[in-house]
Amino acid sequence: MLTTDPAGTVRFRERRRRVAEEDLAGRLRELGQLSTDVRRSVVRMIDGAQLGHIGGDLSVTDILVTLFGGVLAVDPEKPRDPDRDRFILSKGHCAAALYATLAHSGFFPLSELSTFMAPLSPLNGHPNRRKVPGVETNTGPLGHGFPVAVGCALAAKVAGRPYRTFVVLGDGELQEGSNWEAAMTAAHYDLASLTAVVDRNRLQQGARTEETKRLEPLADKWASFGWEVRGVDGHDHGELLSALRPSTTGRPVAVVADTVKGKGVSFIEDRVEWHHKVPNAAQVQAALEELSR
Ligand SMILES: Cc1ncc(C[n+]2csc(CCOP(=O)(O)OP(=O)(O)O)c2C)c(N)n1
Repeated sequence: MLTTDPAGTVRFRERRRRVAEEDLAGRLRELGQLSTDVRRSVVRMIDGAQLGHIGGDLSVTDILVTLFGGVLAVDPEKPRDPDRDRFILSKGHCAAALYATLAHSGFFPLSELSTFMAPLSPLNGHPNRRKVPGVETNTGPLGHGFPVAVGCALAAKVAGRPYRTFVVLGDGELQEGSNWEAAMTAAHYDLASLTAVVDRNRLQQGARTEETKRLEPLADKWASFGWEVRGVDGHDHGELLSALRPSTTGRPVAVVADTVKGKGVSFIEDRVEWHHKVPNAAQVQAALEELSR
């Protein structure tokens, strides 16, 4: 099991204080810088491992950064605090983005990121709760993280605990039927403390979602399942901060976040072949240059 990085924890707390206290421009500057740092780490990790899911990682980065940089009530020094907010990355194949966000938030040392997917590294291709602090449950098989998140939110309600639960889903992932059982269950139990964010990049493995199995009208589907629905630009930290506020209706909240797969690297953006293609050395260089602007 990896352990907390004390210096990283201090940086995390200072950043959280600045995000809470500064004006909107200051907030956006903080979160924007963190997103750039996470994206650069992701590119380096995938280059080191020669494996990974770069398109989905870059797509989900701003959502993860907004959660850990400005929303989740978590403390890297106490990753098992019973009243911590729960976060589950249901699209677990994007582990690299989650690990980078956790490391930049002090849950473990940044130096560990260079071991991504190496033999015996705790940073496996899919997140493991027994190896990585900040990981609530193992994910990777699509459609499994959301039902666990519903369980966490139901447990909070039954036990009268104050924590909130957040889950991030891929849009292709929504083609797994277990998600819709979870959505029905959350609405049935009025789990207002639960927020599901859909990374709506319109691509899945090998094709566009609408060619594979149509999801639209997606917001209407969530609403018809009894959820409060909020649509946002999933790369706009300000919009994400607003959309991640607690439910105002007593119903669970679905945030449909419009995103671009591969966001931030022009030759990867919105291209189906970059689901898990690995950039060559020149492409890594070009990606890091784009991400330093
Ligand atoms: C049950 C299951 N089937 C297949 C896979 C293989 N797989 C990994 S990622 C992926 C596509 C996921 O698409 P999406 O949820 O849209 O993620 P994103 O495009 O954001 O990476 C598939 C089919 C899996 N992980 N789990």
